[in-house]
Order: sequence, then structure tokens, then C-alpha cells
Amino acid sequence: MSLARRWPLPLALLLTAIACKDQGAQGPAAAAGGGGAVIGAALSLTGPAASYGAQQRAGIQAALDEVNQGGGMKLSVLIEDDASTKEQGITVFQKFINRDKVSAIIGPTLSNTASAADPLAQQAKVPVLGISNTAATGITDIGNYIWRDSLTEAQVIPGAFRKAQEKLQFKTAGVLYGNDDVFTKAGYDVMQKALADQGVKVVGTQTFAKPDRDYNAQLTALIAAKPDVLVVSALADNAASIVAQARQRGWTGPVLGGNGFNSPAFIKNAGAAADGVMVGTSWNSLSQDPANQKFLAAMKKAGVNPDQFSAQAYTGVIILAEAIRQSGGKTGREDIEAGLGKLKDLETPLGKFSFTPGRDAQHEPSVQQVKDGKFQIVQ
Ligand code: 1QQ
Repeated sequence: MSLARRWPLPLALLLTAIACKDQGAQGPAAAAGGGGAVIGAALSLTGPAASYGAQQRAGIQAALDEVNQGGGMKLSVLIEDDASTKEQGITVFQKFINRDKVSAIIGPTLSNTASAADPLAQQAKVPVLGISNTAATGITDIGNYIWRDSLTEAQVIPGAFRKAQEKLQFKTAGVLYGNDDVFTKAGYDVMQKALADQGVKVVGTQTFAKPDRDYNAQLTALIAAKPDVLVVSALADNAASIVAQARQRGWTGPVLGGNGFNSPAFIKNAGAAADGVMVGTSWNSLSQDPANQKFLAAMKKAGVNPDQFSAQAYTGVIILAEAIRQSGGKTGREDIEAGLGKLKDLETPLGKFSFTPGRDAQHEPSVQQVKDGKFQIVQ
């Protein structure tokens, strides 16, 4: 059970701050005493998105060490648990904006939480940099203070599905998606359009909700419709059980996932059932670019197995440091906002990074497939 559910919210927040401090991130005291910019990071450290939050924390810490060791700049990051919920995300944003008076906010982890919390920052004119929000609409269009370094499902899925169709030659699909989450619903909309554009006939569509653990009714119906491919929009925990239960029900065909699948936690929890699953991704783990090699070395040093989420979180800190540089070292909210607007072609682990005019991410996506228990980039 999460901290947030067992204890009243203020105590849960305090415990999270202490827990984070123990694990190396800067606590409020360190941040206040050190000068420089203080950034708030709202990450899902408990709840259904906790596997992403752990990776994000590791990526932020690695980038922070690098920026601060580089000299010339001092950044502190206050990490708080958004508990994978809208309610806790709002509480954390209010604390960052009003109490900690942060210069900018990183996160929150889920689009679902961002849709509720980001409007508070927009209203207070605090720049927000999403590092994993992929719902195509309803995030950066909240307003001009909302930015993200995560490619949307609309930027990734059509290309990934085209590559999958080239390899697998499917003509029909069965679709399963979560209908209680902004990201899983938005991902479904993009998937449905991509399939239609590719001339793939959807022979069945089923839904589930985040708390569900048994998907056998939905899977039985989908498999009975004999699709060539199973398409799933789900967060990592649900995705692992869905794929495992599909294999148990005799499904041997391919599975295409959305961004929720891009976590080693999905592979770990699905086990051998994960083999063959294909998904579009923002991070090319094989990239030989110096920025990616630097990121990989930092994660190795930290003893963390890197993934897309740690790469995007690491990139988030590098982007904010560059925004401060673009503003001549000034760290106010308006300075960072202006600096983000000037940033262009920044070398990052995600590739050469710029923002679109709508403050979304602009860089090359990749496709990966699970083979022998690992994500492998599809060439
Ligand atoms: C979102 C996502 C999740 C799968 C990852 C955090 O992409 O909520 O937008």
C-alpha cells in the first residue's frame, strides 16, 4: 500500500522528502542553503506508475551531479511523490509553487496527473517540463508555461506500427485499452487512427481499468475474433499481466504496445511472455552519440539499468540547465521560461533536441522489440 493511502497527506509528503534525501536527491534544507536554482520534481514513486518514477529519479540525480560538477551553475532538485494520482499531484504542485517557490517544475510522471496539476503552474506562471507525458492533446496545450521533452504517442506510434506491419504483414487487429487514464485513452485514439490509416481492420475492441488484475474475459473475446495482432494501450503493471494472461490463453501472435510498455519492469513482470512485443520509443539505447554515451556511463556508475524514462528525466535536467544558460545564468521563473524558448538543437541522450512551436519535443523516435528478456532496437 502506498504511503499516501496509509497516512494523511502532509505526513506522506514529509516521509517522501526524507526518503528521497536518503537516496541522494537534495532535500529542502540542502536546496535552500546552497543558492542557485531550485527545481521541483513531481514523480510517481508509489502507485501504478512507480516503476517509471524510480527510473526518473535516477536520471535526474545523474544529470544533476553532472551539471553541478561542471561548475558555473548550481541546481537543486526537490523530489516529491505524486503517488500516481491527480490529487497528490495537485498537492505537490501547490507545495512547489507556494511554499518552496521553485523556479520550474519537472514532471509529473503521468499525463493523467499532468492534466490536473499543470493548470496550477500555468496560472502561477511557473514553467513545467514534462519528462514522460505522451498524451497527444491536453498537456502542452494547457498553456505557454507547459513544455515537455517526451514525444507524444501521435509522434511515435504511426511510425512504429508501420515498421511492425512491414515486418509482420498483419491485416487485422484486436485492441485492448485502459479507459480510466488520460494516457491510455489518448494512446488508444492514436492507435485506432494509425491502424485505420494502414488499412488494418479492427476485429474487436475491449477495455479495462487500472485496478483490474484479471483480463481473461476481454482476452477471450479478442482471441475468438482471430486477429493477426494484439494492440494494447496500458501502463507497465497492467501491460505485464495482460501479455502474460494472453499467452496463458494461447495467444502466440504478435503484441504491439504503447509508451506504457517502455519499462524494464514490464519485461520483468511479464517474464517470457514479453518476448516479441514491439513498441515505439523515444530513446535509442544503441546511439553512439557522445551525449548518450555520457548518459550510459553515468547510469552505470550509479548502478542503474537505464531505460527511456531515465533518459528523458536526465535530458529534462540538461534542458533546464541549458535554459538557464540561455538566460545568461538567471534562474527566475520568467528567465527559465524565456530560456526554454531559445533552446535549439541541444545534444542529449534522446538525440539532437529542439521544441516544436507548441512546446512539444522534436527529435527522432525509434522502435524496440523484446528479445531474450531485453529491449532490442529494431533496425
Ligand atoms: C503518460 C505516459 C506513461 C506511460 C508513462 C509515464 O506516457 O502518462 O503520458
